[in-house]
Amino acid sequence: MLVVQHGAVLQITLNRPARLNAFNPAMHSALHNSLQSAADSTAIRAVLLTGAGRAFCAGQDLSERDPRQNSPGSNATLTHDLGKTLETYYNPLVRRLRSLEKPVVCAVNGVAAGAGASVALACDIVLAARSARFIQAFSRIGLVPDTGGSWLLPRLVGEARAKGLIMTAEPISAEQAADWGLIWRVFDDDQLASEAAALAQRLADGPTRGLALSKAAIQSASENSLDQQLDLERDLQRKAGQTLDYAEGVAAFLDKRSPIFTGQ
Ligand code: T3D
Repeated sequence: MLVVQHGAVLQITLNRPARLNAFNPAMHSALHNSLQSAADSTAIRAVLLTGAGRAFCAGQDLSERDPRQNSPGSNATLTHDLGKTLETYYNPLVRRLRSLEKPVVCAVNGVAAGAGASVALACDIVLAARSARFIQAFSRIGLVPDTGGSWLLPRLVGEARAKGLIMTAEPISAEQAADWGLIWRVFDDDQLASEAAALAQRLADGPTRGLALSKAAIQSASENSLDQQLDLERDLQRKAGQTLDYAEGVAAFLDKRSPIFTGQ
């Protein structure tokens, strides 16, 4: 894992390129620790997640699930409790991304498969390189979508497309993903890194308390009735209205100048 702080942006790069950045326990731990330090630091106001090499992430490292390495007479793959690995690693990761009170930009630099696709979609704003592909690879190996994929996909693209993607495991291009509303924008491959860095910087320079409250509002919307959501907006707007960034935003508007937000 490569972790670099550029100003107020923490850039996290999944870095197991020979395995297409597939997850193993060490990468899970490093990612968990990096996101935790982003959560704890007031100096970090946005996170940028991307991958090294030609992939974003190919999901679980399947070499750690190799049934051919079982001792004679046993089948460790069949007895391995995948529910436990979800509970230990993948579910906390999704919860961490969704509850982080800072914007998380994901730059999908190449293929995103299985839990790798789910992790990308769990981020707040997803950009992709034109050559990237999204693959719900789970059914190719007899699994179900995880890491929040079965919850996010139908909400993002509707049940028909979600079932098609999940049951066929057909790859879709970045352009298709953007057309379907799965992701925000597509950039030419050689532009992705600079565009993603610029967006993360722009968000980090923004009213990040307000952005975090907006994130909370949007994430609650699909579960709430309109009445509940109106109540939530009232509560969140009350908090936003008490930030220094709100006072600065209004003052800057009235002064006809650009605001200087501090995330307070
Ligand atoms: O187990 C649990 O804890 C439950 C949780 C599950 C979550 C999941 O994510 S399940 C889904 C796991 N992921 C997959 O099934 C995807 C497997 N990979 C692929 O289908 C393909 O690699 C891709 C479609 C992503 C890319 O295809 P391609 O042709 O561009 O590349 P490649 O040649 O298949 O892969 C390049 C190398 O990366 C290759 O190694 P090699 O031959 O050069 O030494 C390949 O084995 C390795 N690699 C790719 N994905 C994985 C991987 N190694 C381990 N695990 C992988 N997931």
